[in-house]
Amino acid sequence: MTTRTVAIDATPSTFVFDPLRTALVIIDMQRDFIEPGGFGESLGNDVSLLGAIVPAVVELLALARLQNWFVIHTRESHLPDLSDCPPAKRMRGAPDARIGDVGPMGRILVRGEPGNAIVDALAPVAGELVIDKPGKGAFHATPLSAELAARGITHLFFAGVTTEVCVQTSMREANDRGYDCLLVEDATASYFPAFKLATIDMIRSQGGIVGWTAPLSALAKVKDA
Ligand code: TIU
Repeated sequence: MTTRTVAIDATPSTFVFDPLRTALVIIDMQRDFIEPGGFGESLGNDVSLLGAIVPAVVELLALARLQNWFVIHTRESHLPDLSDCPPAKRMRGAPDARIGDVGPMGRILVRGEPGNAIVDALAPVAGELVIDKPGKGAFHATPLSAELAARGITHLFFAGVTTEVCVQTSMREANDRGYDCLLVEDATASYFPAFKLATIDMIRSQGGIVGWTAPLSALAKVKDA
């Protein structure tokens, strides 16, 4: 495999990577979280905060395709019989509708239902990997580790929703597995803006204890290292 090392300005330091060993992981940009009537709203959240990042994620995805980074989309989803949904997850809290209940976009957080789909603007194309995950982390009970290893991937860019739940959990899982990870600051969102800011701060604290962060504008200026 040929090596071309490129760099971007990031915090807490420059992020250097080989595009052929790099993947973009877009976490859970699904109607269930982003549109009214899905899982996110059933938990009592204002989903408009998440829809606001769709244009930035579209731009990031276009950049990844142009740069030939491998692209992975995840979906938080459960089997129709909910056999992969722990009762502790389904029964937590007092939502308007629980996982598996029927809502305006079909059964909440169930694989194959209209609400479980990735939003049209970010639809996967041929050659991109879609990972269905029953947990918050993208590695738990999924083939993601094997898929990354098979391609020799060492560096991961993260985007998607929500910053402090599925994005942060996935990034921490990846960090523990030895990947160098960067969170794209304006291509991620939370229902709680303060949690997004806190997550960005904690990821890059202590010399990058979980990884790096950078704005999308820094990625757009990818340059040879
Ligand atoms: N994808 C993801 O983050 N799942 C969540 O349940 N997030 C919440 O913030 N609830």
